[in-house]
Amino acid sequence: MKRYQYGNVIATDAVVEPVEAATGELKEFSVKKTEGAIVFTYEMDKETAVYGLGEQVRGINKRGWKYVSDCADDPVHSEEKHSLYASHNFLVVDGKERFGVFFDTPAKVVFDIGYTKSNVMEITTDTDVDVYIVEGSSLLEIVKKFRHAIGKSFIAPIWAFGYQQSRWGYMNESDIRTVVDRYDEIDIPLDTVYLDIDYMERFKDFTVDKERFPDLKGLSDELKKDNIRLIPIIDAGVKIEDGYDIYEEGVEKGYFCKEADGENFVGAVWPGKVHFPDFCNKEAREWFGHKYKVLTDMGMEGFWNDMNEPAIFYSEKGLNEALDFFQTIEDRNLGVYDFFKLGDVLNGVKNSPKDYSSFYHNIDGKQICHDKVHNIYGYMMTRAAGEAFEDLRPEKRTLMFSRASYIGAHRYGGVWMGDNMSWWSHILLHLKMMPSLNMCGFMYMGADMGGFGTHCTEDLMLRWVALGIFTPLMRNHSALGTREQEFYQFENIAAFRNMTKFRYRLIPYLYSEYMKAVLNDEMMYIPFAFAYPDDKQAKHIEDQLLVGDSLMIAPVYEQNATGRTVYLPEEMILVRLTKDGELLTKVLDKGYHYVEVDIEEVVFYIRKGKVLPLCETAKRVAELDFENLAFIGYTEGGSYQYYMDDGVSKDYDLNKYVTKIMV
Ligand code: MIG
Repeated sequence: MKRYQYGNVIATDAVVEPVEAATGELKEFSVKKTEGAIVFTYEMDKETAVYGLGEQVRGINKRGWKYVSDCADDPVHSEEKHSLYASHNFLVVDGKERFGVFFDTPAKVVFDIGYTKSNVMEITTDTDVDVYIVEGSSLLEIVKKFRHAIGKSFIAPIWAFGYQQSRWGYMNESDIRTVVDRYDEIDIPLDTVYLDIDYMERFKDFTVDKERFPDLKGLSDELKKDNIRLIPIIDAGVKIEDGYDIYEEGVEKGYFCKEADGENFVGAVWPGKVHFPDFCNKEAREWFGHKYKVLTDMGMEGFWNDMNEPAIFYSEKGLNEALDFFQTIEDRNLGVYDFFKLGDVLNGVKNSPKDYSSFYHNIDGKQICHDKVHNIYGYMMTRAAGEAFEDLRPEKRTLMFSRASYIGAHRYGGVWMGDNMSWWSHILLHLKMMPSLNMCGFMYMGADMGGFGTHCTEDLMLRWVALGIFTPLMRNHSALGTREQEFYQFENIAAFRNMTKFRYRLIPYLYSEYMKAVLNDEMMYIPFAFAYPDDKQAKHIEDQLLVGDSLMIAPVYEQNATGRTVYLPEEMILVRLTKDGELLTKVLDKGYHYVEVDIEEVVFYIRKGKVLPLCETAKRVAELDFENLAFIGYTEGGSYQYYMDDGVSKDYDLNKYVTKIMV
């Protein structure tokens, strides 16, 4: 890997392998420095594909759009968007040359990949940047080298591969108990239930509302006896409230972000007015991270970090400016343009760039404007937690995943894909993001299954579950006010039961492939273009993926479809999980096939010569028997490299825990 230095970038700590600055010229790009910007240009030929960017909109091949790394709290993930919650500035170029490139800066970066001019890729940063070039003979090798340089990915506990239920709207202990009881009643396995913001007292981090949850520790202990874990949310903003210890300590120690004049910056989020912890300040990070102890002491073993772009509903200043504007409207006889301006002014108050450029961090004693480090704020919040867990729970893995992230955060936690919608197109977006995230180091991840916003239908959920059973984070989550979408809210409970039970049978394989991929710095979700680079037809297929070494998935993601066309780059065995839980197999030749997939079924494929280990299903991950495996696929003379450790301690080791099983 080579590093080309443009100015003195603010360290992100994304790359952990020391790389001396290269002396020569960057040959992959032509570089133009203008007043206040550096522009990197690359000419693409017709065949060039560009992969990467982790959590972003559109395809696996990123060509043909403009993507902006500028962590954004935007719940409408539609095609015309440029930014989602994360900034993952790594690309893999596959054209006349093959190389990886990482633009390392905590500030905004614009990736125009054939948007303005179809054959030109132009990357623009307004600030200093380190550009890393990764060489390699194949796309997979490039990713592996990059992954090695950014350090080992976060490792989730094995129970985090169980089915997880969440909803913004579980208001109290009784709501949580209902979830557990209902899943038990309908005999669907479950491993965790999430606590969204309503468990807190007035949305204050590291507090518990005593009326809604009179004995959270008791509840957690009781559920844990049944191997159910509670996973509380933590928000970035700290409520301004006299007597609230975190607020008072933060003020006293100077751990909050400040305005230019030294006053603590005030924004408003769920708790009302808040200060934002300065996660870019090492001491503040250590301080905030150790606050998770309040909850780990109650037995919590996992967390999700939210609102850490950071999301700001409004700032005092921004709101006042908007209110001033409304004062200027003298009568109600608004012109059309004024009417639209009214909307713009109001909308502009939320997550405003003006606010992001009006507060400051203390980085090693230097005052740095937030907009210069915006993209690592969520990363540093996750790092705060991850580093503290080393101290608070040194022996055990702690589940952690975040909404906002930057490369580097992958060492401390996973990600979920934020506020998606109950849209069919979002099944496909979920599928496409997974390999892109893997390229950038994020291995434990998933989208809100069934969709977060808008109303979910039974058929959408069934098709989504048929994909979700193959993803590390299999979490059903939805927004307040939307149609309830726990599996017991639907009619066809038997189909959900069948699929979820099958998920538990897959856990030995999913976990083994996940661990091998993490420990070898490899991808677990592999696009066809990476696995079959010489197959011209395979290259363009983006609605099928390899999952680990043995499996290929091709989910149905269109409403009312009763099947789909599948392309097989090699002979494979089709496996059909019927609605009765049977597994039917059939060898299919290389080429195109139309495959019927009933709404109650799951169909997937085993690659030529490979096998799939399956265990018996169980109610909880802790009850699975990982020793007694059945194998399907190309079993004759087949073998499987099986990784299995205790799943919860930090004693992971390929040499110790991989066994080659002869089938
Ligand atoms: O402004 O905590 O993405 O998962 O349920 C919304 C409430 C705040 C956004 C998260 C979502 C969560 C919700 N949060």
